[in-house]
Amino acid sequence: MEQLYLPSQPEVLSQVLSAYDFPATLMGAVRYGQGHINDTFCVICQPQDGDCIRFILQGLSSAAFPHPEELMENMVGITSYLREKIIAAGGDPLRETLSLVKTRDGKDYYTDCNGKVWRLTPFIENTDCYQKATPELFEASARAFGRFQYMLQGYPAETLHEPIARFHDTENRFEKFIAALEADKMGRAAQVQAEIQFVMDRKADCSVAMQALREGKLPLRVTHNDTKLNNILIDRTTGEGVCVIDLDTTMPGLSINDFGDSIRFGANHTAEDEKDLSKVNFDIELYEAYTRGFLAGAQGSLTAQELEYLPWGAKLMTLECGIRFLTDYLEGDHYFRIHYPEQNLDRCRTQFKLVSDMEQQFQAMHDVVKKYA
Ligand code: ADP
Ligand code: GN1
Ligand code: MG
Repeated sequence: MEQLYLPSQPEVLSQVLSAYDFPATLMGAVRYGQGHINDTFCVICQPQDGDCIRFILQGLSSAAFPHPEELMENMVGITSYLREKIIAAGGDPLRETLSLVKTRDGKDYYTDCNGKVWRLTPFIENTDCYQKATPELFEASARAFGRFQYMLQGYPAETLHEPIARFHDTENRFEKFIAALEADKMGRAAQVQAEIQFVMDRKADCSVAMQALREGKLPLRVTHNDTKLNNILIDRTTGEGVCVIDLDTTMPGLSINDFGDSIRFGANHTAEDEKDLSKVNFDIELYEAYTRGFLAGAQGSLTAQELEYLPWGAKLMTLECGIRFLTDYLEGDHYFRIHYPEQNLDRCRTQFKLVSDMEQQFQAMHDVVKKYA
């Protein structure tokens, strides 16, 4: 191991890296990406001749994932299943789905001395990961997320663990918010009265998707559940969404939530933590581009009722995410990684601004779905 550059946690990282056999000289590991949950590093190896070989090393967040071994079992199952489908379709399984590098002792992940679970995947080269996109790239990401759901239609859903219980149960997210508010552990509630009221006014909305599920209007499918634009790798050559990543929350869920979470993050022109709310606007043209791509990727697999509820998916994922950011702010920011003190509050505010915009354009959102259904 030469010139090993370890920016933080040097002892633990060395321990983790030494659990793997790398194909060339290990040069170092640097923090990578903009995920809010896992500890992600890019590992660089240098062969004697030729370009460096990169890997993505991730330490799973124990705050988010209480049973990482179950999550990894899901990941092995899903990626193996996708690999077969991709091969059958004549695709390249090493680019079109994630794959796990085994540890020296043949395991799919490594558990460090603190009990934290780490995994290594080959870096998928010649791709880009975007925080904001043009309509064309957004539509390409939509095709890939729609196709992801389509490809997993036949997956035995009953074999999947639920890595985070009631992940998109918006009713339960509301209840957790109320509990955080009542505890007001950090004494922050007084300064966020407007945001609290915003949630209170939408208590009934929080039941819409869950009620539709209970009534049998919406089916449970194997869904990704975290369909942010930065959870997809776009091929630099073709501009297509080549690989869906961040499979940690793939489990039985609602198709409208996969649609909705992408809209929440991507159908506007600002960052999730933009402070100037006058710049945060829901963009119906981006929404239209995504709708077109998602329905093309899903290849007719969505029912008439799912199509009808798609705009609700967008509004509810945005509202729910805002509620989650606010809850984490009230509880002292223990879930979402923050880079400055009020970041979760800023994130919450952008989500609520987008919810208000969507409420004003709800009919237009329905009309767009009808146009492409
Ligand atoms: P988090 O759960 O924290 O969001 P992700 O699994 O989304 O973690 O990874 C964080 C970032 O790392 C991604 O947004 C992407 O930029 C990058 N990334 C993850 N896996 C790969 C990979 N196999 N190849 C290239 N980039 C990757
Ligand atoms: C988290 O892991 P990441 O950064 O892709 C979160 C999502 C939120 C998102 C908000 C496991 O996604 O649910 O919608 O932040 N993931 C988890 O940006 O909680
Ligand atoms: Mg991610």
